[in-house]
Amino acid sequence: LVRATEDGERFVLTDPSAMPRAAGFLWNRLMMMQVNCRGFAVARFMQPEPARYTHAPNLEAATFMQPEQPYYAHHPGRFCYIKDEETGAVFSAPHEPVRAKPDRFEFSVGGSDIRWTVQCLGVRVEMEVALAADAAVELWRIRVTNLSGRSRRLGVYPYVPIGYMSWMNQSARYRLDLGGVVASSVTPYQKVEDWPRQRDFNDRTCFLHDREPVAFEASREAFEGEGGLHAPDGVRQALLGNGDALHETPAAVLQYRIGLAPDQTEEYRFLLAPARDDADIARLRARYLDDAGFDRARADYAAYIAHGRGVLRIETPDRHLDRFVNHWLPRQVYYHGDTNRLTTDPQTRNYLQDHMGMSFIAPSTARAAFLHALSQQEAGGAMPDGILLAPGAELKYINQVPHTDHCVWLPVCLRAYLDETGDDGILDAPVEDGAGRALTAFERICRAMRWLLGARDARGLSYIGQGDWCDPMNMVGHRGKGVSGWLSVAAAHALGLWAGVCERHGRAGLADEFRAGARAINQAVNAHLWDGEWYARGITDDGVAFGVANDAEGRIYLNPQSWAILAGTADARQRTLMIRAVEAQLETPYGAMMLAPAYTAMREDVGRLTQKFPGTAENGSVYNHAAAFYVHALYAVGESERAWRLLRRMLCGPDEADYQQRGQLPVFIPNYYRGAWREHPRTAGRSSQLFNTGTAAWAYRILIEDLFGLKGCADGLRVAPQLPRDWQTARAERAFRGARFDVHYLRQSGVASIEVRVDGELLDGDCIGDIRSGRSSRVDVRLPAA
Ligand code: CEZ
Repeated sequence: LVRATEDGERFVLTDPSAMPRAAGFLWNRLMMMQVNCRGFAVARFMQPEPARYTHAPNLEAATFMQPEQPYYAHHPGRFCYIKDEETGAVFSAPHEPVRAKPDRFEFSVGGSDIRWTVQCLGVRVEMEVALAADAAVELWRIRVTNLSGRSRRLGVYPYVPIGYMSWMNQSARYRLDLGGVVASSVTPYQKVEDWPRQRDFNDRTCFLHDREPVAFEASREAFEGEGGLHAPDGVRQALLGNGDALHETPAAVLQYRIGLAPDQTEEYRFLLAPARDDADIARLRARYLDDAGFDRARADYAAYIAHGRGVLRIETPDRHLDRFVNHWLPRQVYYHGDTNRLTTDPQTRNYLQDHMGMSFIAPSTARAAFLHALSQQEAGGAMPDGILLAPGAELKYINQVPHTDHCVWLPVCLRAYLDETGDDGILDAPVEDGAGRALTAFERICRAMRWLLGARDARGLSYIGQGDWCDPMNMVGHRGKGVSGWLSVAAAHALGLWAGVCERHGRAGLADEFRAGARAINQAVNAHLWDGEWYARGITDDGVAFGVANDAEGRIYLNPQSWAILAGTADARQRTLMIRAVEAQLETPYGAMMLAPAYTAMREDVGRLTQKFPGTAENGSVYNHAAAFYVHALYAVGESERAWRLLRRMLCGPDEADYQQRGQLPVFIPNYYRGAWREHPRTAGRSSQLFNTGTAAWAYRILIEDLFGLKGCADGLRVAPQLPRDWQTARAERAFRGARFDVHYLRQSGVASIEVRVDGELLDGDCIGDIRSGRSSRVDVRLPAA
């Protein structure tokens, strides 16, 4: 069903129906596109807010990227109908809209392009899409080959539903001068003050060809006629109607009529893009559609994606893991860090964690992002809910709801950056805020830590406001009293981490202050939130502890346990109990659920999360971001086998049954897999297909620092692997501060504790010092036999 190419650079799905939502994604800084095996596509570009250039057939809401995106016949997509001119038989590639059973099917996702091969009626159609590196442009290639051994006469009809563009003004027509279908619209608005903002919008969508068609159609209804999308009138009749769309739903359909000798191939190139005006469209054509331009753009895009290679190449007994870690995981980390998920106001916690990941891919980008975030710190030390990235950007959606956890992520993420880069200079960088006040980054984070210490109740627990890491936990503390158990332990952990940085920065007094704060929080948490076998998730405005053994639903939450381990809140006995409780109540074959049992009804003292469908998103899915925290915590206390087991479950496949259940290709980690494993086994494990997730950064960090144990520290590179017990050997190539380490791991009987040799010489301790940029070293790591 799914196979990897030898090098792991592509994954190929060979059936369009077994995992119908399986998709790949491409992006550049200006756009992203997720396209599935059947040809449905979701694409957005920045102008500067995310906008669409292919639309649903009806009025769409503007929203953030959604998990479990629904698809339906008229969903935006990129298709090509093929008609046998002799028999009238029709199929379409990739699979929609006709859904004819193919004789052969391949959906092949690569790092910088996505391809399909579809064989039907003795004809092979190959479709391929890539993006431009630095413009919102889709570059398509379609090849049609006659495999039937006899001469054929075929109709070829590329079809892009442009969809409902606007209730004010939408139209489309074929433009011979520009070489394609151009749809025009006016982004709807009502306020006068919006007009100047959108005067320069790219309100056109153009579908340009390199070869002139015999006919075309620009109106979706005229194309579809009475036959519907499965057998559109436009394709059934001899020639398309050469029609336009006059405030009718636009579509771009072109018709080619070809005769193919046996084995003969015809090739076409197309460009699909949002555009501003005729001149803009003419420029796109000139730049991309000729042979040289098209090939150059493809090469530039491949080069852009290759910047996201990351710092780790592995060879382990688990080939599937190798492929994912070597090709796909750093790519996903890079996507987040280079695009900020294509928003102009990323949630502060997301922004910081995405750049924690970017510390391993492009550290200078991460550095700039940390400083940029700090420049938006509020006067009292709090961090805002979102970080504004573009002039005129506004806080939207969830960022209009006050959350109290944002300060926590500063030390957590900066610590990873400092360890990776050794760039302690960032601490002294001056950061001016909106009011023109300049403080160093170090001073700002100290303020953030004091803010966390201050935002606590009389018991010493952290107020939750209308949410913490968990966005929709909006009613625990909206009246101003409720506290978060997770945030309390997370604050303790953040304070502890920051105390370490203070020490490293020669500020022992501050280190003591923050350590004392962390201790006080830990004591408060143990006094008020320990529930006998695990920690409660919080205490509501009415003083009710929840996430406790007495709760029939939402009895145990994962996050407070994970971070209590990280913060050292829990002693060894508590840890054992918690880990056992998590295993019994939260672990599933697809990873660890975020809470259980999932809520089935609104709890007004917890909030909106309890209204989500049981087992989806924050209501008890395998929320991989939360699962990653737990894995990281397990490694922190040497629970390596358990950590490995749960880490590995984040990755789909390679068993066929697992692929079918999750429905996703192993080219990214999704934000969640369905949970409610006991209640809804039919859907448990199903992927959300959403590749926006803090999981990517954490999983990459965990692999580098915890599993392979190649973590930076003030003095150099610390070698402290926690490899799975059944790996006898492994190899890792680690790029670190400009140096390269070729690390060979070997389990050997007679070895009592980890031994590290650098270029043959036994290391005293576990830290490789004197890192020199440009130097390569061989590192041999001997591990005790299992
Ligand atoms: O958004 C994520 C946030 O981007 O949810 C996480 C949170 O930590 C991330 O910062 C956990 O709540 O508002 C909602 O109900 C949404 O479900 C969001 O919580 C969620 C979406 O998956 C965004 O893609």
